[in-house]
Amino acid sequence: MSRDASLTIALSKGRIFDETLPLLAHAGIRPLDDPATSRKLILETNQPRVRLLIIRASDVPTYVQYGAADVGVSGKDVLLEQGGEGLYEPLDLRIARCRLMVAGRPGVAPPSTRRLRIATKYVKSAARHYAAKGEQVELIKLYGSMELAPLVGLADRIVDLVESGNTLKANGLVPLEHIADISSRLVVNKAAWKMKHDTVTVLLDALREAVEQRAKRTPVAVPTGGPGSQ
Ligand code: PRT
Ligand code: MG
Repeated sequence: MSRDASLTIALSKGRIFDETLPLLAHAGIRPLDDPATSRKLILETNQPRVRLLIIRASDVPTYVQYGAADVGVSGKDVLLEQGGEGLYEPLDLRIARCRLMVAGRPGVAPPSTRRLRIATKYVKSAARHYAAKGEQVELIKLYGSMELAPLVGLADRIVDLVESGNTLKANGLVPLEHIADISSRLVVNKAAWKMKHDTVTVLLDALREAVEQRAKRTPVAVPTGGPGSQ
């Protein structure tokens, strides 16, 4: 794969790593360690000039923007939140798919004496969504377990990712509004795009081919969890 330069690829553990692995294999790249069992943060691969960085999902765009990684795989949710400046987003890998949604308790009317309170990790995306609707809301930043907030009176609604809808259901919540379809994107540092163009293009073409081949094999998976799906 590597033709003219070394390549550093930033990935997060878990679903993105697991779903990117077969795509990288199509490009002839196989890590020598498994991040699920190894504590290494830099994984060498079968290709001496290609290495993987294992970092937090929300840190991937930062590593790529600053050129600490040449390319990375990042959820669109993270890119929407961070603005995706300083990087290109040339390919939708169509993995780790879900939806960004507003959810809440069923049948609970919005408060009449104060602004609607929205708890979320996705403050910017939520702000854009309500601004577009012309609704003034109070946003409460959380870092996880958003589903708890409406159950204990911290917020009226949450903005969170929904895949199967099981987490909402288990907590007595329902999806109310769709904000965006989410999948993971290949992101490329702007300087690497120029300086390592051949290497990046070879990887990009192989990944694109892998994504297209998989789409032909598997029928379009429509993420569930939208309004009316429960
Ligand atoms: O966990 P950490 O704080 O390190 O980072 P992270 O949570 O951002 O990473 P990770 O690995 O959990 O998610 C990485 C990326 O996967 C996200 O940025 C999304 O782009 C994508 N993705 C796809 C998801 C989901 N589907 C998903 N269902 N990320 C999170 N979830 C969570 C969701 O937040 C909710 O708590 O799963 C729960 C809902 O799932 P269902 O199936 O019950 O609806
Ligand atoms: Mg997580």
